[in-house]
Amino acid sequence: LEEDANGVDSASSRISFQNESKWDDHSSYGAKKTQQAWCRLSTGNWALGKVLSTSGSESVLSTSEGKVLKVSTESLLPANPEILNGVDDLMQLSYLHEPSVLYNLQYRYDQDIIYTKAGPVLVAINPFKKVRLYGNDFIEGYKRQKMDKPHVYAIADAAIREMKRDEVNQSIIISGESGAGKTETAKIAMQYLASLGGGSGIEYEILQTNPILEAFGNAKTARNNNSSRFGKLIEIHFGATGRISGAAIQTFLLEKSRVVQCADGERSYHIFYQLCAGAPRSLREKLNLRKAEFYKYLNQSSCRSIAGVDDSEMFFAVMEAMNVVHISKEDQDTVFAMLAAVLWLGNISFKVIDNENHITVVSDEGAQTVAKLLGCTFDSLNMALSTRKMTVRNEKIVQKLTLEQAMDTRDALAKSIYASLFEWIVEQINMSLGAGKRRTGRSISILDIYGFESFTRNSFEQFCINYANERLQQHFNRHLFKLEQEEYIEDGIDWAKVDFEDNQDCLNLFEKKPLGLLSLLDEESTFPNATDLTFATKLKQHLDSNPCFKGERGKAFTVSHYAGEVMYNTTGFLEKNRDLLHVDLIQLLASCTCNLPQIFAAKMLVQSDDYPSGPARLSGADSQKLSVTTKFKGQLFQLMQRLESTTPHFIRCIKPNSLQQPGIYGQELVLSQLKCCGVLEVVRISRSGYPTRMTHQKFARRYGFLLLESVASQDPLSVSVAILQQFNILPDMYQVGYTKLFFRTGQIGLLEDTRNRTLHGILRVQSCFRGHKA
Ligand code: AOV
Ligand code: MG
Repeated sequence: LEEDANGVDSASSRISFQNESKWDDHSSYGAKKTQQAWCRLSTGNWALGKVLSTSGSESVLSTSEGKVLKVSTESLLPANPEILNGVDDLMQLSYLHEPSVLYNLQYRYDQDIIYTKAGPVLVAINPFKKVRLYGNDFIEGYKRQKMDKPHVYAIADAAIREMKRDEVNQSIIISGESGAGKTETAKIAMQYLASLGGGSGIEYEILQTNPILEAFGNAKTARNNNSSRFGKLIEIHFGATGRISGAAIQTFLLEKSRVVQCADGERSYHIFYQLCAGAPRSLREKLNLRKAEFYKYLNQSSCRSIAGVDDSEMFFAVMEAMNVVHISKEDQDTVFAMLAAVLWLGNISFKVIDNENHITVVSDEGAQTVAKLLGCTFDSLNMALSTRKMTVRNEKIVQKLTLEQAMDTRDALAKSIYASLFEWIVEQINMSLGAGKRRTGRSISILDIYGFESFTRNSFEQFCINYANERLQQHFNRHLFKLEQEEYIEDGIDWAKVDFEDNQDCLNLFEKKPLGLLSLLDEESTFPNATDLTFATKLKQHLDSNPCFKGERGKAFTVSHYAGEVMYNTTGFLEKNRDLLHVDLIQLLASCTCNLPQIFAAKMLVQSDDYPSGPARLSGADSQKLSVTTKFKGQLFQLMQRLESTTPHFIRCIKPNSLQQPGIYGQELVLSQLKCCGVLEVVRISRSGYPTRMTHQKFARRYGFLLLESVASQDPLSVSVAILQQFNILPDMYQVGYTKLFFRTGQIGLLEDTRNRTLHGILRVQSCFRGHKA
């Protein structure tokens, strides 16, 4: 008889959560006296207790903290036996419901075991402190397969093995809320892959891309001191010998608005503070650098430092990393000049010159320094920021800008220089990593994209981020569902009964043409007189019948995402979606003597020529290019196509508290993430199938002794069938496969219960017997 946790392993029913009928899985269990059960406290947390008495609909429970509670019997959920405390895989739990899953994860978390499997998915709970789980000893342990506990290393190792075995590209897809640990997890996975080596230091180069991209693409937000404000896919290439041959990085939609504005308590991109704090004296002089608080773009938030982070030290790390990826000293200096130009742009001031609020740029230190850093004259800078050339009825005219228009233009220039700089750096890194080379081998990609975001106020950025997460979620669903199906088919099971629901409705709401959120946004973005309010009104007109959409008052609408409802405010949507840079500014950049602005301008012109026609084109008067969302959608489609051709490995990161503190485990917060990030979805999908499976042998061995009558044939299948019959398990509750038995959720519970009672009976008899002997 197997009594170890492993023995129970195959008797697992997968997680079943209680959004529907709470007892449907455990109806055979009931709330019995002296049994351990979970009950929900008024705080929303779950407490474990012993059932003292049950009378009809009411039960009395004594909790582990010594309280006695009267609760409704219906609200009680059965607790797992202690032997199952802290199992490696949630699938091993006999009773699967909210409290048992939460408790299991917490039990492990309290011991710094932050990784747990949920079937095929790795769950990682952010420890917010150094945990002793990493480094060479661990890497070696997993490589030699001496270690087998759930770990990012184990996932990376599986990816390598499957890549070699199946000759299929692999992907490691990391998701979770802001601050949940995606970027750290991605780095840990990269560390493992890099340990395979490549020669000529390529693995070191790959690791050194992280400090650079984090400096330029991460910032302190309210949720995370090191929040990624861009999405990233890094594809690591392997040669025929299984060693790393190169890598390629693709980035997605950097949050540009942060360069010119950020909320109080947040910061702009790290690199600005690092430059101000860490630039050596010669560079400071060349760039006319001041302290961070001197710059308007940085001092609008009162936060300029991060606890425990030395910006000047980080600056040296970034410079060192740039050396490693072969960005020349000269180029580095130009990069820093561009950063300084952006900072000084924010300090440019305007003087009103007439009573129509038209302005001119003040020729002070700010404007002079910008002109010097970019390599243009003050006059051309002034022209570009204070006027706009337009063609009206085939006639070229020059329009003077008002103060507001000029400030917007200045900010637009700052944002586009920064975004172009970011793109340029990624290109340089890719050249160094050999991204462009033709490949014959295989690859492992790691995806670290911004997680689902829901704030009190949600804008265009959240709209894009959450749309991306909807797409990823569909990939996740589809894939895990497919896995299920494959196992059924392999074992000859009729899987057509499996009912699968996905988030297609919500994706349709976004993508349908011509009446979807993205199409309507693009359409409205092309109307010169459209406003954020007319956009909101249009959405309500066309989409109000869609079940995933709800019109709200004024400039707002709500979307029912797979992870919950989010209310968006349309303020700024049109402008951010158009993201137009006036030709005057592109021409200014093109005329600069400094090489980077020239490169940026050339690229912008190519981009606007790239799409000479087509419905997605925005017909602005002066610049023509794809809208931000159309481009983003295209990128996501490509990404999905790429991921489809790989074998995915999913890691779901969980944030245990919002304080970024170690040792605090918020049940409700964890639970909402388990639901949002789809761990519950996997479960829901499995519930509709036959989630519990056990080989004929194991089933016969485990329950055979319960048979009241002996079976003619002793082969495992016959014994199994006899057990099923004796316990009257209904035919549509199970299927017999070639090698395994498949059960609907909860069916095994009854057998387990009988087995346990019988075993206890045997033990009692035995101890009685021993007592007599004595
Ligand atoms: P994110 O990538 O998921 O957020 P991060 O990976 O930046 O979150 O993690 C946030 C912080 O949590 C890190 O800066 C670390 O301090 C800590 N942390 C995460 N994982 C670990 C770990 N395994 N060990 C120790 N500390 C960890 V966002 O980028 O905001 O969605 O857009
Ligand atoms: Mg991140």
